[in-house]
Amino acid sequence: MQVKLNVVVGAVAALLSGAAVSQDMVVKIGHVGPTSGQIAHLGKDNELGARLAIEDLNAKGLSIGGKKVKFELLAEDDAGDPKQGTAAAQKLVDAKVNGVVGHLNSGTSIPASKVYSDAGIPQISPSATNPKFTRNGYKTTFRVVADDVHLGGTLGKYSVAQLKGKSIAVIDDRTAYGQGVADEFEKGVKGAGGKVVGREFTNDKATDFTAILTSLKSKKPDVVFFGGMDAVAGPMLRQMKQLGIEAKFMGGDGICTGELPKLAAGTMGDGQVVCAEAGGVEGEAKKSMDDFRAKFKSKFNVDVQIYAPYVYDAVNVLAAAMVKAGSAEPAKYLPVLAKTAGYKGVTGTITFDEKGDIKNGALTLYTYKGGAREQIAVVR
Ligand code: ABU
Repeated sequence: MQVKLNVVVGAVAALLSGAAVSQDMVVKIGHVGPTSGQIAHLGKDNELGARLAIEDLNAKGLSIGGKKVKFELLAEDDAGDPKQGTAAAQKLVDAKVNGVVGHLNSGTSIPASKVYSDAGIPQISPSATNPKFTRNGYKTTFRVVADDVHLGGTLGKYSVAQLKGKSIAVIDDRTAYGQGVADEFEKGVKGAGGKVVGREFTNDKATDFTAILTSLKSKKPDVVFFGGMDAVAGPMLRQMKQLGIEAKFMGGDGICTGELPKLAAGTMGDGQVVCAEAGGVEGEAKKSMDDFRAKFKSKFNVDVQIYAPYVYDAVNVLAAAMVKAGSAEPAKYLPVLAKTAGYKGVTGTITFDEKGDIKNGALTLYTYKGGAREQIAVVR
């Protein structure tokens, strides 16, 4: 008899808890990045940042407009390809996501921004740095990192003022990001009185750079800048070594990853590479970033590559705007999101300007020593 009673009590409890769960409001957050292809390691880094944010939000047990909320992640792979990027964006729109974090690449984020804008769904990129991303007049488009005008321009000046580059060569991968950041770098070099002795290009899938490096070698560059991603920069560094090019090697955030030393297969000299992440924290604020990195490592057993913390903040910025607006409906929380000011994230303070760009964004300059990334300075 007692056994039967326990079964009945258990069944009633299960029903009641089921009823409670079904009353939770589900908020769907889309994430898109290249989780396949040459830079899958970076896409996965971003996606794990989103997963951690969703887990932490659910652990907090937030309410929006008086309703308990369960956040769900809808993760898509765009392989870094513009067409797959817009297809992934449409899939998320059709799934009625409440907001999107992504895409990783400028070449995918820019065309996808129109899809989200047409659907009225807020999109925050944690890593796309081409300035055009936030310059199409879309009210739904936001970014939590500095752009390539800042990034390329600063690196260009640095190559002349700090590295004392006298003959500087520039290569880009012809993507929206690579070509854009290389153009800004070149402007920065010229603005600082430096000389660009050669400009070459490749593509984002190339593996053989012998022809362009041989051509540049004849111009005796002391600095080579590459606008592109680490998957291409690694083999390029290997081939520079094989050809006896001893120049410093610079690049933007696309090469400034934890994976670069492995991709260069031990051919990077200590201090040879200088690159920049399009964000950064210093002083007391650094602790939150360090804590995030440690938590990420202990949870996923991998190190942060570069932009996972920015993804984490972007998801939280969406959630904070929903809580403040008392609604997860895009049309209701979008105006609140646009007014985000002084949000304290693990990557620093986030305030959006009128275009949806981060105000007063930082850059972190890095080099590599003994196969590990080492911070040079945080600059604004
Ligand atoms: N910002 C570097 C990688 C992503 C991109 O802008 O294409």
